Amino acid sequence: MLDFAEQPHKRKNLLTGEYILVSPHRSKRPWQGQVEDLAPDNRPEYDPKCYLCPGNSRADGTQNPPYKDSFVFVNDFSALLEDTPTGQFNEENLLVAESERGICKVISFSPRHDLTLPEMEVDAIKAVVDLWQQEFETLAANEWIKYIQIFENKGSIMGCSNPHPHGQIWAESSLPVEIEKESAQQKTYFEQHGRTLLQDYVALELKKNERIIVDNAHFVALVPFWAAWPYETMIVSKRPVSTIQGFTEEEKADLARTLKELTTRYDNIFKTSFPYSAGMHQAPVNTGEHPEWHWHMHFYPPLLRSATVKKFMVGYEMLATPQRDITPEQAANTLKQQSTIHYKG
Ligand code: H2U
Ligand code: ZN
Repeated sequence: MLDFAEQPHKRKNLLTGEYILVSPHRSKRPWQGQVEDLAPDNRPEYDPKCYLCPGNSRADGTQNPPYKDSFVFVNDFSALLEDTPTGQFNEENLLVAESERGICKVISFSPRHDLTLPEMEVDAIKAVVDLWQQEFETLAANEWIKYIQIFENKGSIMGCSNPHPHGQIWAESSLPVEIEKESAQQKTYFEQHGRTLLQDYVALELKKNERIIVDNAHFVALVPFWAAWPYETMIVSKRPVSTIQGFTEEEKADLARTLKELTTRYDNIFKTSFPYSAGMHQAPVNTGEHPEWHWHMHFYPPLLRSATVKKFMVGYEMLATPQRDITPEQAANTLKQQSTIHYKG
């Protein structure tokens, strides 16, 4: 009989329909806890050269207000533009292209240059969640916008350009690739079962309790059965809500608590500010009802063995399929063992 803790196998990602490869025999024991002597992070509370700090100037010459919680502005180097003309290009069905319109925004999470999400108070994180919800509503009021991607790149290893805590929002006129995949998978499931895919998946994960990291009144954080990155996790709402717009005050407060606990556990693994790309996946907007869509948030952190040794998604992963050594269950155990008090105190 196949032993999933010991022998190579494939696991199916229910949200994309794609498979990942798990090779547990390559690292039977998770190699955890190495703490390196990195240069201490001595960021000041205010950096006069930071384009996100209150009162400072940005690339386009505008000055940030003296904001107190979080602050949002249109990205001065937006990847998508609102006034791009509509157009299509097709040559013999071999060269195919079409225009894409969008609005890109940057959100500073805090006026404090020296903090990160896990180091912020729950109330301050709640203010970020409130702003995400407001921005979602404002952007969705544009009928031509079909999808709103809210995300955060954290750490220079993830291409983040500034340590000041911040995230981004890209709203656009068509559905991005990952959303197309997850839409199709969730729709098929909903049509067959009359319940959302993640509703049933989370119920089963709660029953098994092998990969659950955080479990509170309104959210769970877990290592998905099909996680590809070493410490990949997902936050899922317990109620099948299709977008952030549907969250109540209580749910938003619980989301803030969940974010704080999960990111604190991350930082504690290697006693470092844990880098990641994280973001919400939610229903498309201005495209009718989407009862099949279940709001969730993915965390894709690259670290594997220490504050500097990352997992490389190269070779086989680029050419064939994502592969991992430590199992999702081992990663979940490591995360569960961490304190919920930040190592910096
Ligand atoms: P990242 O650190 O995740 O790259 O996000 C920072 C964004 O901030 C980046 O997309 C924008 C960059 O275009 N930016 C401004 O909008 N104004 C500035 O003055 C500098 C950077
Ligand atoms: Zn700053």
